Amino acid sequence: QSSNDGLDFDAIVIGAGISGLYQLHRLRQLGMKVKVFEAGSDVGGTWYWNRYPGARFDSESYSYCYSFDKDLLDHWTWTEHFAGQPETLRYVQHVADRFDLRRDVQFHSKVTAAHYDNNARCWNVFLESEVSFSARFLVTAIGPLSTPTLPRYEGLSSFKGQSFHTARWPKDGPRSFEGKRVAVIGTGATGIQTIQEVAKTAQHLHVFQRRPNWSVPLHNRPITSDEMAQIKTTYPDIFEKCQNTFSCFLHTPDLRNTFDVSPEEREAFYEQRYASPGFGLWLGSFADTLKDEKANAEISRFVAKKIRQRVKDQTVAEKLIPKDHGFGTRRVPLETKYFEVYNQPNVELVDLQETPIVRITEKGIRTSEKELEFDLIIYATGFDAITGSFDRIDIRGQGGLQLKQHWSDGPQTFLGITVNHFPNMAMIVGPHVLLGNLPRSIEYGVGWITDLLRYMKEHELTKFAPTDDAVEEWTQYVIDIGKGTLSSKVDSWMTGVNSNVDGKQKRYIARYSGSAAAFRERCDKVTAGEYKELELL
Ligand code: NA7
Repeated sequence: QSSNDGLDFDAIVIGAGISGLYQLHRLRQLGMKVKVFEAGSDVGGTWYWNRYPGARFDSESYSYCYSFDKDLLDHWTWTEHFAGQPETLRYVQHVADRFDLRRDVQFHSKVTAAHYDNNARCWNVFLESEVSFSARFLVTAIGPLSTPTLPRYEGLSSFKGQSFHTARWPKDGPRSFEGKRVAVIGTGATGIQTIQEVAKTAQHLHVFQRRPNWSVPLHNRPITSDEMAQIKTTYPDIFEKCQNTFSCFLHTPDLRNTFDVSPEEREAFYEQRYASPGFGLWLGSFADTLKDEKANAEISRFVAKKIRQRVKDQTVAEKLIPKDHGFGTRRVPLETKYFEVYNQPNVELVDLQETPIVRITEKGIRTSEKELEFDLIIYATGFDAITGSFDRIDIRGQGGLQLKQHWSDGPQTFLGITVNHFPNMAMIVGPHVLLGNLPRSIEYGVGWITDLLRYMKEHELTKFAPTDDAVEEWTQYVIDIGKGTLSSKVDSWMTGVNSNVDGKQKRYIARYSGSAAAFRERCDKVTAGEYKELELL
């Protein structure tokens, strides 16, 4: 069977994670011949790669899963309010089985290049094996956090023990650390989850911290069978709630501002949120928390107080309290007894601002102070986020224009889904879209792309590309609304900064930071207006 146009496929999707699988399912329903290329050996994306000990959801399991199929929702039982990685991977595998998705996924197939052919109006997609395939449409489902980055220390490969990046933890990698001297470098969301798990069994754990993060309790617990039955009957309400919150999580800011209430009331409110599960304190706090410096200082004061209460050694506590950014202006890691880990005799914090790492040695890590010996070094050093995975594929549009070049001063997109000069290419969770609760953004994005391709099919069209004007307007809009937020003034993966990657030292507006509702409204208008902002041929 070939595609309708003599091409290998109607559409090629890169990546078999949450995005790519759902896109495959939807395009199949249009009767399209689709192939998904996936670098890994199975489906799952983020949940396939991030097998490090302690990896789990920070958003409620039942708000994160796919919402598109009632039978799937009725069938699947979540065992924890915030599921661990093995359970989530099993869930994605279950979805792949249920909808027979694997038969259109080619595994072990890393895409290295994708070139647009102007005459044939198609994409030629090249794999690492140098085999290539043609398709009318290209959909990138490569994830915003999928290219792990290692520090650029001297001697990285000289270490004789085991070492892993958390996002490349082997399937048979260690799960227990008895008798092991372990180093964890990095204290982001991943580092914190790893540290609290490794600390349980390691003979000794050294945590190498460059900058601390504000972290608050996850409050995970098992879901009882009664609770799961209740969740199943209320799924429509859960998803409706997600639709209506700012970034599609179950949590939504209070309508009041920080200083509208008395100090006592404020403290009680913070306490209540601190004691509630998930992103309650971060995303469910006073309305001005992430916009107003004074309001932000107030909540930061509260969380700092909690850290001081939980960590016995006050010198260590001070090191764990961020001084360079306010609460919530970077992604807030959620923790389970993380701060108490530093009260254990087998755990030591190494502050890299005081004693930076000089090099990795055969035996371990040398700081400016001394050499420490390890059996295992864990790099929880994050990702070249958002544009990083695009940069690593040689994507060329019209006239051979390279996407990386086109975006050298920051991404330029229309709706974060399409790019001028890159016809017939659509991105799921590319730059300039709302990230938020990702499966919610993904389902919307996939739906939008599917509607566009259906429209093209119905009208016998073979080319779409956003106009320069549409791209300029959307890009400027995203930049303008991003400028006002406190988080846009802080170095983090959310502002595109990664000290381990050349050319990623300067902050840029990488994400859409408005509300999910406003985003959908804008996108829906384009659909209703029959894609006036796109050139359609
Ligand atoms: P993050 O949040 O980017 O965290 C990476 C951590 O690694 C952070 O603490 C960094 O310190 C640290 N880091 C990075 N490079 C180095 C070097 N060279 N030396 C020392 N320390 C370093 O990544 P995560 O994987 O934790 O989380 C990413 C997202 O995935 C998360 O937000 C969730 O949405 C899921 P820094 O703070 O930059 O000083």
